[in-house]
Amino acid sequence: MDIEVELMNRGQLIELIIICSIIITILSLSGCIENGNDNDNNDQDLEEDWREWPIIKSDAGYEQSHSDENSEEIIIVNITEEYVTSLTVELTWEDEPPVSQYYENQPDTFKLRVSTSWEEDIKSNMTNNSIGEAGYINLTINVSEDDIVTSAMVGEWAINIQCVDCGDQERSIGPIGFTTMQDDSNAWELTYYYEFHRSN
Ligand SMILES: [Ca+2]
Ligand SMILES: [Ca+2]
Repeated sequence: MDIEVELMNRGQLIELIIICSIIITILSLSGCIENGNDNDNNDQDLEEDWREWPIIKSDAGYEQSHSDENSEEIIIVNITEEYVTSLTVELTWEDEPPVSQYYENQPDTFKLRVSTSWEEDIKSNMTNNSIGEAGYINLTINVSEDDIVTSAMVGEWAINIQCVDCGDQERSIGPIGFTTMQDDSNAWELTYYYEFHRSN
């Protein structure tokens, strides 16, 4: 009689162990799925967070130089910040004053080209000053969200300043036409800055 009871208890014990194993397995799988969901949510939160960070303006860079007609100069900007949303480049120049009251200095023409860190060339229009006034070019490059997420804007950017043409100084001599004095260069000033998201 005692032997039969013992065998029955062993059978029940094995059955209980199997049931417990199944329950533990189910609970473990459930925990893994929940943890996975938490990780996904954390990644999503992190990805969304940078859009809500405040936008900071970098210190402005400044260069000045003098270019000959039909020449170009390159300024390298090294961006180390992540989450950069835009780079702005501004070029200004003033043509030389006329050599005398009888002359008029014809406009000078400049152009900007920016090569991004992901090797895309972005160009301004060719722009000339009005006679007797300063010339000005503003070129702003906005970074797409895809490039922000992959930090494509980290690296070297090249700003290319092109002095395309320098209009000569002209003096009207009535119906005969013009006499000219050559204008073959011009001075310029360049400022640039970029904007980026930074966490608090
Ligand atoms: Ca000129
Ligand atoms: Ca000039």
